Amino acid sequence: MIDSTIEKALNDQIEMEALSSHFYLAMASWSENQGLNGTAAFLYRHSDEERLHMLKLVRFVNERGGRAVIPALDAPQSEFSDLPAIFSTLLDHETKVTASINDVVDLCLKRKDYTTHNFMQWYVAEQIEEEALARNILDKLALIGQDKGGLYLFDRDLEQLQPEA
Ligand code: OFO
Repeated sequence: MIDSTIEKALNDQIEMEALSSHFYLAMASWSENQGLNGTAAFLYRHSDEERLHMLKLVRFVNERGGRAVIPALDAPQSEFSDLPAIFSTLLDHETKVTASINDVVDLCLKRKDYTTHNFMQWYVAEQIEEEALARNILDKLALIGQDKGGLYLFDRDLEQLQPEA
């Protein structure tokens, strides 16, 4: 049976992952409306991946004898000034997700829950990839600046880019 403080921390993490999915869905929809179809495709995939991150936690909590709670979510930001604004919002959010995962890991050690600690290592590794990817995209956007041809190629490349699963 799962410790109730760990159960609570995992339910908070379920909400974080649900929020990520929700945020990236709104960003994808904005991009699609701007005609940035490659960026939209990337962000739709990213949103789907975040839903899977949430689901993995839901299943784990229930399998351990806890009770996963599906959270209510506020409407995400739906207006953005440009692509750098989107990806810096995304990076800020991922930094918060990383901090929250680290808190869960820390709690697992304090409560001697090595099973959940082991399970959370997948999320720890995932966050390294997610933050690196967002930084890499922001670097590319900074290089492109106002160059419309560069933006066209960036959008086309993002169509193929896979967010980490
Ligand atoms: Fe779930 O990795 Fe981003 O938030």
